[in-house]
Amino acid sequence: MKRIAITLAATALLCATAAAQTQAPSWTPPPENQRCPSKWGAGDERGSGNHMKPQTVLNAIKLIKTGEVIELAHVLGPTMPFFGPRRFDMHLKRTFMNTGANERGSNEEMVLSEIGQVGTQFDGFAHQSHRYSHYNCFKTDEITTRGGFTKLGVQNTGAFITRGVLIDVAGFKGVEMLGDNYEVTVEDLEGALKKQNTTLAAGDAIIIHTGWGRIYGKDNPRYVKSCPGIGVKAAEWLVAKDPILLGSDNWPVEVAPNPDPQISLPVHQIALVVNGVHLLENLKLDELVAKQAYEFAFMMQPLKIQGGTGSTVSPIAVR
Ligand code: UVW
Repeated sequence: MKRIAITLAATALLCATAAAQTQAPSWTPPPENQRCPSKWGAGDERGSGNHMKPQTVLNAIKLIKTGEVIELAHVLGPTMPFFGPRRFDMHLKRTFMNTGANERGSNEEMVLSEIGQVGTQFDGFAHQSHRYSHYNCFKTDEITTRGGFTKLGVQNTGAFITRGVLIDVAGFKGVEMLGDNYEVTVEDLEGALKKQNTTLAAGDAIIIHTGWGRIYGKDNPRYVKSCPGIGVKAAEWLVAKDPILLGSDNWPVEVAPNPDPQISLPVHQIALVVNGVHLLENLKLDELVAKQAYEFAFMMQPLKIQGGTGSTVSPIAVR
C-alpha cells in the first residue's frame, strides 16, 4: 500500500514538473513584422529621443521656479556595485612637471571600464537585442565593427532636457525599500501617481523610486543579486505613456530575476528593442524623494562615445 502511495506521489511530481517545463513563457518578444519599422520610421536610430524638440525644452524650463539643482548620479569609484564582471579601475597619472618658468604641474587618469555600462548609466539601443535583431530591426552582424556600432551608437542620442516625473512606489507602499524581488505593478504606479497628484505626459523622463538605492555601495552583493522593479505589465503600461526614458534606483530598472524563470530581463527588450525607449539605471534618488520633488526639469547629456552601447551619466533635476 505504502509503495503504491509513493509511486503515485512520484508520478504526480513528474507530471507537475513536465507541465511547468512545457508551459509557455509569460512574455515573448513580438516578431519583427510587428515591431518594425518603429513608430518613428524605418531606419530611425533615436527612438524615444525623437521627443526632444525645442518646445520640449521650453516646457521643461517652465518647471524651474527656484533654481534648485538635485543631482541624480552616484559617484563613479571603487565602492560602486557591478553587474557581472564589469569594472571601473582608475589609475592616476600624476604630476608631470611641464617646462617653463611658471612650473605648471599636470595630472590625469587612465580608466579601465565598461564606461557605457557602469555606475549611474544610460542604455542606448545597441545594448540589447532579440536574438541578433535590435531596435528597428538593425542586425547585429551588419552594424558592428571592432571599433563599435555603426548604427544605434550612443553618440546619436543628444541631450535630454524634458519634464521629469518621480513615481515614489516605495513611499506609496509605506516602506523605505521594496522587497528583494518585489514586482512593481500597474496598480502601484497608478496608486503612487494618484497619491502624489501627478499625471504622466508624452515625452516625460519617468523615474521610479523603489528604495533599492539605499543599499548601493553599502551591501553590493545584495544590490546586484536581485532587485525590486517594474515587471512586464507595468513596463508595457509605462511605454504606452510614450516616455522619453524609464529610470530607477536599481541596476536594471526592472524586477530581477523576473518572476517567470523562463525569461531574462524582459523589460530591457520591451523598452530598448521593441519600443525604442531608453533606460536609465542606478539613479540616486534619496534627495529627490526626501524633498517630494515629483515634477522637475530633467537634464542629461550622455557621453558621445562613437558606436557605444550606453553611457555613464550624471543627470540632474532642476526645479
Ligand atoms: C544588462 O546589461 C543586461 O543589464 P544593465 O542594462 O542593467 O546593465
